Amino acid sequence: MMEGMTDIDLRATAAAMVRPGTGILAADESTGTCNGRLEKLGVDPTEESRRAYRELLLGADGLAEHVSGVILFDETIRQATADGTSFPDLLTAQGILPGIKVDTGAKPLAGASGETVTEGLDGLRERITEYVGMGAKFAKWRAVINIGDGLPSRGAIVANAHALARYAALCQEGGLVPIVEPEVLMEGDHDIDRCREVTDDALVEVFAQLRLAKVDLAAIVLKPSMVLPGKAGPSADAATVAAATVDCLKQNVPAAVAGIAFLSGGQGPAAATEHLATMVGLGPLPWPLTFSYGRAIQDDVLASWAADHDLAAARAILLERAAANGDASQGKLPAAA
Ligand code: 5MM
Repeated sequence: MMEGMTDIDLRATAAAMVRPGTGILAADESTGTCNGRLEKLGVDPTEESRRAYRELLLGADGLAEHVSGVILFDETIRQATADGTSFPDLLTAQGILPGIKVDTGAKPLAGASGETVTEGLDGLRERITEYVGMGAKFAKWRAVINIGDGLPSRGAIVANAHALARYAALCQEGGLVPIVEPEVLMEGDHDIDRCREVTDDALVEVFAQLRLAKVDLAAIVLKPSMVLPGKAGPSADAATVAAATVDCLKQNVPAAVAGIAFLSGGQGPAAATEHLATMVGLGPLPWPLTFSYGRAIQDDVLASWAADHDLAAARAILLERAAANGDASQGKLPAAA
């Protein structure tokens, strides 16, 4: 535990990350991903365009109403507004918690064809100290589980859960709340039942490893994927997705966990919002449910900005998406949905 930082502080931060009516904006695209999205929309993929786009997001007046925290990438946490305010300071001044992605990406897992293990443990203790000094309050690490022929292997599930737990323990030692993100990908033609089985297996192993690593569950936020059919699989309606996801979480996630903030995983914005509201409607549940969406919040914002660089119009979409998901986290669907 970092000097001066207590378990109580970390638990309070975790609770603040999932405070009612708010969720987390995932804006931690690594340079390659961010460039790909900019280029696709005809924007030059330069450091300055990545900075300007992030300023659009982080400087939107009123963002704090429905966004408790923003996950940043290493480049972004070191950047500043055009008039020189560092991005962590900009967020903190608005009452939004700055967070940082600390994994270095999913890399091929040796001996396991088609599977990955997320890397970034080497030097992590020192990087955490640096990020805390820059104002970060929480961190994120994403493990990726692929469904396919004979996949995932038990080895991939264990390797990824083990890394997540070592990351989480290091974060808590260094004074950051870890977001623990085991993502079961939507790629494939599997049905919702297969996704449920794999999500069960992944969560069982994640919580076993967190326990071995002595991680304080009241000072983590879990960021799972929803239980969904594969993109090329048989479709499932919102009620089915919500029931399967909530049942899976009830079976596998201890009540001590501070909160659950879902990733969107390639669902469209409307589906991600509807699924969240429908799940919350199945409560009361042992933990708050909310969002930690990237694409489901940002896609329309980026498309709007790329089209005409109209900052006000793009920010209006961002605030509308944040409000809709903030409402969904309280069980309310937008009128139009
Ligand atoms: C924002 O995207 C994150 C991954 O970025 P890289 O692949 O560039 O490292 C990703 O981890 C994201 O935080 C989560 O998957 C949630 O985003 P989505 O778009 O799935 O809601």
